[in-house]
Amino acid sequence: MVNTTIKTTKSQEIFSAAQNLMPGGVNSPVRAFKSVGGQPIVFDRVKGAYIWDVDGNKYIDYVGTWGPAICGHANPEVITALHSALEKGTSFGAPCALENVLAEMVIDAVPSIEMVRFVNSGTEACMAVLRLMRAFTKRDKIIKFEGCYHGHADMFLVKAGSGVATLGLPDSPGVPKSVTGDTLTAPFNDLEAVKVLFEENRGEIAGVILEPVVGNSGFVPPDAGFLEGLREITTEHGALLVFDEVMTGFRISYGGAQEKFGVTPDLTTLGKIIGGGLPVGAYGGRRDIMSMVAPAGPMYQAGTLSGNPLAMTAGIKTLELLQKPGTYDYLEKITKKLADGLVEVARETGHATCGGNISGMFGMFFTKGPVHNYEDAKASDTAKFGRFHRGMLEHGIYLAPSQFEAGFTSIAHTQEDIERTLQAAREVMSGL
Ligand code: KE4
Repeated sequence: MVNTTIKTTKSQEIFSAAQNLMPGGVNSPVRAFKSVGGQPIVFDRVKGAYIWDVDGNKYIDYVGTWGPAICGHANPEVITALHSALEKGTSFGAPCALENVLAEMVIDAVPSIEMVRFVNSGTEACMAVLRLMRAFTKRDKIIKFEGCYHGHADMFLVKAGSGVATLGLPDSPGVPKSVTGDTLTAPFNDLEAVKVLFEENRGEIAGVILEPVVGNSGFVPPDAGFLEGLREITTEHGALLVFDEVMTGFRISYGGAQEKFGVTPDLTTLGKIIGGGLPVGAYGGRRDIMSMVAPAGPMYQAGTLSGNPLAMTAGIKTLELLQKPGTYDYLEKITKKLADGLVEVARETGHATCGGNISGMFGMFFTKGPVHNYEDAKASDTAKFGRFHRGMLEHGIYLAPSQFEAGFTSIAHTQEDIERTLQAAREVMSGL
């Protein structure tokens, strides 16, 4: 089914052609709208809080290229900085001072990070941090949580969230059991299940990796005491605690979830915002652990474009903008109004709904809730979410095209944008 009320002729033409060129017509599965129906719109340009598609339709954007656009798309200060960086070249494949600048900003901001390595995506960061966990502890097993997504590396494709959940894939063909055999899973927010895994695998677990606030099962915050409990359990068993803050880093506070909740992991992964829209990922943490990474130590990891001056420039300027006083208070204010408003409008129009936000990250489910984990999220009315998504698109509001994703605002979103979004939601939900 294609979007009916808005003209999407060009989008349809381009997307149809794309399907003969690239699997599913996309370069990342969640973009294909598989779980919400309808055809994706093809973007032409973005600016601030807005998107324009190739047919000229304008939308208020709550995906923000999956988190990086926290300062608004094509932020003029970021663009200007990139223009001057471009004059000096795009990639050196050698040390450059800009890497020091961004490294110092990340180290200053993120409590757990004493030393950092830049890579080119969140997937790379998570792959590397897993190898480092195993190298440091000399143990092979890891614990991840159902519905959490840590990129598409083999060892994480076990009950993963995001696009894997969106497409309802049991896991993925091509991933040998020999690789996932050491990946143990537990329900998010279930400390007892984690304790049992540690008891059953005494001395064999390298560590626990999680999204401290889950964005890849939809928006699922940690229950009180959950993060603190994981810190205790891992320390007790000589295992490492790893926060995958690819999504939450610099999003829910300048120091991420670990600053917000006051729980310091041993290692952290980052991505998205630290690249300001260009490809950057990072992993970092305790100096004694990071010193194992080649060439300082024996654990190998490398990358041609890692730390390239163009991506470093976009990241540096983005973090500078986020340091402005009041940034996160503003994100909290407008996003709380949005998230609470969506739940209120849904309930007023007769739909069981729950949801919420932490700073500029939000989500909602069509279920009474509360949603504590992936099972709860899967039990929500995902078909209704699909109809809601399409209706909002036709009203000029671009939400993440999956129930198993979070939403994102930016400092470019205005009160008027939020009010317009809530008005659209009221109209759509009245007809759901
Ligand atoms: P990338 O390899 O996509 O840069 O990062 C992987 C990753 C790792 N960890 C977390 C917590 C993540 O959210 C992600 C990627 N997020 C998804 C959206 N939920 C990226 C969007 C996509 O897959 O197209």
